[in-house]
Amino acid sequence: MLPSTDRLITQLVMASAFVALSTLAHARIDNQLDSQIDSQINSQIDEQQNGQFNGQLAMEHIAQQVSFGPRTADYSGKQKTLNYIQQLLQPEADQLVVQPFQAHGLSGNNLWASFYAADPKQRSQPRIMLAAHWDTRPIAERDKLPANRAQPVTGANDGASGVAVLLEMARLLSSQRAPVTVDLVFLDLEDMGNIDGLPFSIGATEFVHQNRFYRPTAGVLVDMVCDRDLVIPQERFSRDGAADLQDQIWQIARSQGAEVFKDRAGAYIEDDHLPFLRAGLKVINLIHWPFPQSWHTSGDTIDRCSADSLQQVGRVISEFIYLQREPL
Ligand code: 1BN
Ligand code: ZN
Repeated sequence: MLPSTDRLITQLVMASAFVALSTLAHARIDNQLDSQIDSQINSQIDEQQNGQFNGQLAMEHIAQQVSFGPRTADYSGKQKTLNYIQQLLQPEADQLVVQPFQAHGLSGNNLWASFYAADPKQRSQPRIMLAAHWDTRPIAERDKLPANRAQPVTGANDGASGVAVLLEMARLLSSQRAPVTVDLVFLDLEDMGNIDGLPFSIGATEFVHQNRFYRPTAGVLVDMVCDRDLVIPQERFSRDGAADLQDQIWQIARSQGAEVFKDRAGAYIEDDHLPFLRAGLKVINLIHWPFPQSWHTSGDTIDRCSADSLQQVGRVISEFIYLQREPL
């Protein structure tokens, strides 16, 4: 038998060892709970992020297009890019149509992918068109080095960035149906203007002619939207033809703090939205203005692009699509 003081000490030691052990056990359980909660929160964040336009994923679409080479008639990059867009969208879209055309002695292909509204009764109206040109300019006529001027541009910004926004939007549209039908339209031969007397927007003009009965409620053209110093003022043809739509987009941009959108008038820019506006359709252009230094030069490369710029543009457009509360 231990003397009573010793017994008391032993009891105390055992009691504190028990407390220490059970605290440890609790700490382990707490840690387990913490990491379970952490991983739940993380997967919730992932889910929320998955449902959100991701600028980094859009950057990867730019990298892919650029890796195919110039998207002009004389290069294999053109067919590769057409295949790339088709292969990505074929399994996801409710309808995918390639529309070949001949114009001004050139051959081109417009691509049209539809993602139907959640409610089948709303399948044909209202509907929103998102458009971008997928070709690139065959000459870098503004390059400071004369030797580069006859070479095609890489078109990371002028060509690939708009396509990238549409392709990342396709990911959202296929993971969650929108309240309205969304048409993604990839336009060819935008950038042949002033080469051998050719106009700009050859593919867009053909698209409007070939699809006279296609009357989207609203359209947004994205062109040159990846620059790290992106600035998008309110393009003026868009203002003249579709002020309400432009206001809605800028309102969303303001509410999101998307600072690439500027609350001021830009220039009149003859881009692929013009054939649509001339046909009486409400289509606005989101375009970098003044054009960046890299425009139509050998410097239009992916290192000048930013995931954040793409994400700001993409999130404004996706809110416009998904939060259609009032009739357009
Ligand atoms: C946009 C990108 N554009 C060409 N590359 C359209 C344009 C047309 C821009 C004329 C300036 C003048
Ligand atoms: Zn161009």
